[in-house]
Amino acid sequence: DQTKNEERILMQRIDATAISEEELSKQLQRPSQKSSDAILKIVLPIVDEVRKGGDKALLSYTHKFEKATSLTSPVLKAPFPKELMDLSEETIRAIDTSFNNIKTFHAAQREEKPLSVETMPGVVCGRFTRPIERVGLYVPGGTAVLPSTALMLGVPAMVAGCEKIVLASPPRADGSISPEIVYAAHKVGAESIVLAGGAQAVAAMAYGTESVTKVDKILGPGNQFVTAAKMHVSNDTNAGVSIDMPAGPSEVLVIADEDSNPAFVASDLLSQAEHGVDSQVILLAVGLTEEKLQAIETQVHEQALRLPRVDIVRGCIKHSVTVQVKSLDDAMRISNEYAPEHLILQIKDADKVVDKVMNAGSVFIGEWTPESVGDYSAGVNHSLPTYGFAKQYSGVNLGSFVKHITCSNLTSDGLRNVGSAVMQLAKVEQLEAHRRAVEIRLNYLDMK
Ligand code: HSO
Ligand code: ZN
Repeated sequence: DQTKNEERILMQRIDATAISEEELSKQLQRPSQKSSDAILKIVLPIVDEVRKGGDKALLSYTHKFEKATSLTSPVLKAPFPKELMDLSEETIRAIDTSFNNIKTFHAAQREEKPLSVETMPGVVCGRFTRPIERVGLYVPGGTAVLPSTALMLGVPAMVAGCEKIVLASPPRADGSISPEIVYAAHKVGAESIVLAGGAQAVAAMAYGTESVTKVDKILGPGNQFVTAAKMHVSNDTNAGVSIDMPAGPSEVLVIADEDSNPAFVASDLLSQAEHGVDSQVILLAVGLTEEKLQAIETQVHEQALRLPRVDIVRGCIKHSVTVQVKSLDDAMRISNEYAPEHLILQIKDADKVVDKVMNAGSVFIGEWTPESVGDYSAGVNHSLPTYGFAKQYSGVNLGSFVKHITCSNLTSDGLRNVGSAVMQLAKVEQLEAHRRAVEIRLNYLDMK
């Protein structure tokens, strides 16, 4: 309606120079998440039922939550029928281009050769890499189809050499899965697609069912139910499954200075804002004139009105802010404290500022690098730490799909060299068998 269209889509302004640091960090708090207790109360019975009831329980949840009542099997096994991948030439080309770039970038993350270091004469320590055998990749459904997420998780799994790649995604109400996702699954060599979403899909992959392959690690973004289920199964030692990272709503922080193009800045803020009403977008305005600030605000409003997802944008912008700061150093301090999932630098000599980035999931450098290139096709991964977890987590990368195994190999001289340290520490810890395992060998060498 008319009045709704006229309501200005405007981010709240905060003048960081006028308030204390504590006040600012309060203002920059992420929109709060439902308490994990409330979520767990819903998730735990679902996980339990799928663990005990297998396919039957899984299917009944899919019938209930996805309304896909015609579905009779929860799994689609490879090779996937051609007719399920019926796509336009342009879409195939776009997926192929993105696939190739993601593959190239992640293949470059392979360690050249196994590590081998002589820490003392005759004491050689090594490290080699092995793929995680079976991985479960969760591709969310919801308000958008996300074949790009299937690529971001599947391509590194393929490059790492994971033997079994299982993809899970909620089916549509008619029981089908989007052809883009099936094609992405086919390209990465997935062994199966689990037609389920939510906590029930996570449980099925964590414990396995009659037809769902049990996996060793579950990766991928999801809503609070998916996240809670992932955290729960990774805590269950009987499940024997790990996860990539905790996940929250998507977010972006843009740092812009007088050099920036208002239309570009607005377009980046909006591409994150359209993800969901719980997304958060932040603009750090470095010494911007009132004129420039208003130009950006006008662009946000006008571009937003032309978006099909304008209602989602409105919801997001309500809890998003523009922070005015004096200097780039102030901006970097605030950004590092916020630890954004995506950091966009629309500033002069942006590439020189990257050195100052301490916490961020992924950085987009300069005016020709919108976040959306990284979301889809540049080659970097878009599965990134949100909610401030960029302080301690990396985004999904080749390393997410491998284990590092260490080895040591000593000569008799090596054991002579390091043996006394071992025996002394074993004595301190009063672990006599440890001490003797060295002594028995040294005695043997002395006898020769
Ligand atoms: N920006 C999202 C990823 C995505 N964007 C998927 C479009 N499709 C979270 O990094
Ligand atoms: Zn995105």
